[in-house]
Amino acid sequence: MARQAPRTDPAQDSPRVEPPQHAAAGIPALLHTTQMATAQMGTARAVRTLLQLNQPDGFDCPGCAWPEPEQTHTAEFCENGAKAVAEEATLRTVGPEFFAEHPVAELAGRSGYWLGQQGRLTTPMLLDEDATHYRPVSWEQALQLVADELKALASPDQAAFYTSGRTSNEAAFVYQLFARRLGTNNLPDCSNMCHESSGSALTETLGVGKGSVHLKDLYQADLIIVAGQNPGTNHPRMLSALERAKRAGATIVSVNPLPEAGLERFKNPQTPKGLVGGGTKLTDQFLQIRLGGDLALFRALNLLLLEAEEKEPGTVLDRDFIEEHCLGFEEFAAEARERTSWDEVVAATGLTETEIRELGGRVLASEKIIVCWAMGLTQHRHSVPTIREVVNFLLLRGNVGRPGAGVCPVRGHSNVQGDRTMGIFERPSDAFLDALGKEFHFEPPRHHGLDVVDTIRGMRDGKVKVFFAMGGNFVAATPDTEVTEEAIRRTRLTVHVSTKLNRSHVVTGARALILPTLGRTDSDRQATGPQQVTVEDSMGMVHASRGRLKPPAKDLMSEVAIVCRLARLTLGPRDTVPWEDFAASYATIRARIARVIPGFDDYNEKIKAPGGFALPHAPRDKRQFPTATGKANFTVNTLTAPEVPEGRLLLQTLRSHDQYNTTVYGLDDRYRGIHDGRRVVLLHPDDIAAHGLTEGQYVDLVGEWDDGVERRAPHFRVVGYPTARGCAAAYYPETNVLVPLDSTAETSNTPTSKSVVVRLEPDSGASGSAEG
Ligand SMILES: Nc1nc2c(c(=O)[nH]1)N[C@H]1C(S)=C(S)[C@@H](COP(=O)(O)OP(=O)(O)OC[C@H]3O[C@@H](n4cnc5c(=O)[nH]c(N)nc54)[C@H](O)[C@@H]3O)O[C@H]1N2
Ligand SMILES: Nc1nc2c(c(=O)[nH]1)N[C@H]1C(S)=C(S)[C@@H](COP(=O)(O)OP(=O)(O)OC[C@H]3O[C@@H](n4cnc5c(=O)[nH]c(N)nc54)[C@H](O)[C@@H]3O)O[C@H]1N2
Ligand SMILES: [Mo]
Repeated sequence: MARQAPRTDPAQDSPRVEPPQHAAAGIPALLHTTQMATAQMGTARAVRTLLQLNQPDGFDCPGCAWPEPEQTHTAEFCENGAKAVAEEATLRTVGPEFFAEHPVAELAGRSGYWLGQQGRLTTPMLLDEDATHYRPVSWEQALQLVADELKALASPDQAAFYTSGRTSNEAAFVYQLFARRLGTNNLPDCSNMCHESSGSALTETLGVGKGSVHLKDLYQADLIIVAGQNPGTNHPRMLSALERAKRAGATIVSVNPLPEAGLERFKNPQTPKGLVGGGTKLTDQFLQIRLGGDLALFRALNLLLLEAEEKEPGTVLDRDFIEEHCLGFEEFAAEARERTSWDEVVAATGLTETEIRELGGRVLASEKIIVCWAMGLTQHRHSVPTIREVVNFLLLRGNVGRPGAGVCPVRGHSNVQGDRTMGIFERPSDAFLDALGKEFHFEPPRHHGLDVVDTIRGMRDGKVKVFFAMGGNFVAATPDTEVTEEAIRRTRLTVHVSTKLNRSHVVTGARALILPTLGRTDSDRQATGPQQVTVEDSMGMVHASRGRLKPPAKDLMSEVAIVCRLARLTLGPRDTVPWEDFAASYATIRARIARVIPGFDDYNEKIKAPGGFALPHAPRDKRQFPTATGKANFTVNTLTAPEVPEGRLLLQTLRSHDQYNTTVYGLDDRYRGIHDGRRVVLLHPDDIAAHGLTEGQYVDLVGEWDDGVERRAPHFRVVGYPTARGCAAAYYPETNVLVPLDSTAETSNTPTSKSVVVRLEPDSGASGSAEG
């Protein structure tokens, strides 16, 4: 059996390649920002908008979840934040005329880049069964149609309600409440593909599935390890924090198969030195690890710590902390001592023992340690054990729950963490459901719902018939593109609440609706006046966000309003939830959140403070660990790493500098030296030679996995790149066709997007339709 990815626009197929860069930001970043912003918005709107970004009275940057520093510069924005804003605040629009002109079949042949560039959605659009074009419908008709479909289901579990992480706390809360009033916990979200492995590992070991540090901890740390993360592109404001940490004396170690420019050197565009000088060198030690080698690395570090303690008892481990707060130390220590072979570690990591011992020395010299990570750690089969081993590493020296130390999973979407706090989760705790049920006088469903992968399986098997998405681009973001698209096509109805056009609008169920909505930058006026929303950043700070721009169309509804109207139509006039009040005033939603979710007391008051408020975090605040055992748990993790058969490579699917997940802003990946195209595969020059290839040649990436299905992504230009040996890299979503639906992380069920076994074959020359 063979599956093949659709091709991109031929115009995007001829990338230009230059040597990679060694520093991030600086003047080119400012120039790039200005160009993109003015192209989308015009000069006046661009300046006005960017000045409100991340200001106390402005809107929260829709870019990433990195927190705002307490003292905001006049222009606390970064290149990629500005691009995210420009993408949303664009003056271009797609209205009914556009859909009349372009049949869905034609749009399905366009690249994701092209679709996104068309502009903001303005009107509810319906694709009737067997119709060739979307046609405009009224809000009333659109929402009634969804309500009728939902009411006609044999069981509420035949519907799934997806969330992408830009949705505000208020919208997320009413959305999950609606799903649960209906009777289902089918609330898959982008987190299932993102930091689910972090959540699983941290909940089990520390009792809270979130990071345990604040920004000020970074400034106090002695050692910051950044593993599996590319902040220069994906969290650019983190570079200012690392620069400040560095100035305060921190050592920074980066663990990555790629030498990412942003971690090497940072030219802070906010300082004169950053603009004209050489910038700040950030990384003190770069460990060029093989994909999936991190469990072995942290295991080896743990062994080194245990050995050092044996040599000089009482000087290395934090015995008091371990005794008072932890469980499972002996079992963990036995596993580490008895089952860590250096040969295995070296093979798994691709590092030398000397390099690892050098890092071990830095660890011993550091009182306060923080480990930051992102997708490089979370999207492997053994991601949960890897992150548990990171926790073991930190627990050994008491690096949790004191200043300057802790775990720092760096979240992606700007409110993905808040959405989870609000109950967007297919496996909610009983405590949460109890509180929700009590507040709104109903019995919430207790059986677990479907996550992303299981939702796809459910649609494929005909069990899920209505797919509703609050934002995101489900078909492009999820694995096994062909399987997913086929699964979506089997549903009765797909509904997307969206700001911009994307592939999920053109690969649809029997009927499809596009419901255009307000974005973060738009002013949101409801019956009681202008509304603000709230979001939670990666460090558990909650703050308000208020858009000021004139929305792109007159009758756009907010996400909150859409959910509340739909809920009323579906659940009837006598429902126990005051949906109209919620839609009229978001403060009334916050008042209820305050009564249901711990940490939100006086919610409406607390968000008046500039910068907002911090949610409680027991391990950080009190060294209390609300795990199943009531203690911080050491864990025993079997040392393992991805197996790559002879003649094959391990492929990671990652982001370019000019994209936001499936939204492609442009065709350059400036820091890596790739221009005017995205179909590249980065390979170590020795691997190029070993595979009998030449640089510049075009190849197909052919995925190999246990199920024997051959998955093919055609036509990628071979680029020689300083990646780790045996480890290839190519951009997502073009490569999602290669990620098998059933290849997921243990426990978290996250697709293994960072370890795909591939072989390379000469370009098949196949052509097809588009994604890219
Ligand atoms: N501009 C921009 N900002 C974004 C996004 C975006 O697309 N564009 N996406 C947002 C979202 S949702 C998220 S989740 C984050 C993602 O932020 P990142 O996790 O930084 O995103 P990726 O591009 O997937 O990069 C993964 C990094 O991990 C490295 N890596 C891969 N595999 C391994 C491994 O096995 N071990 C180690 N040690 N390193 C590895 C890669 O070389 C790369 O540097 O960014 C958020 N911010
Ligand atoms: N192979 C591979 N696959 C991956 C990953 C990977 O590294 N490799 N990363 C995974 C990760 S970490 C994530 S988080 C997912 C991302 O998955 P998603 O969150 O589903 O994808 P996005 O591309 O962020 O969604 C973009 C769309 O959201 C809509 N949108 C933007 N802003 C708003 C808003 O304010 N409201 C509403 N209603 N809609 C809005 C727009 O229509 C836009 O087209 O992808 C995952 N997939
Ligand atoms: Mo993400």
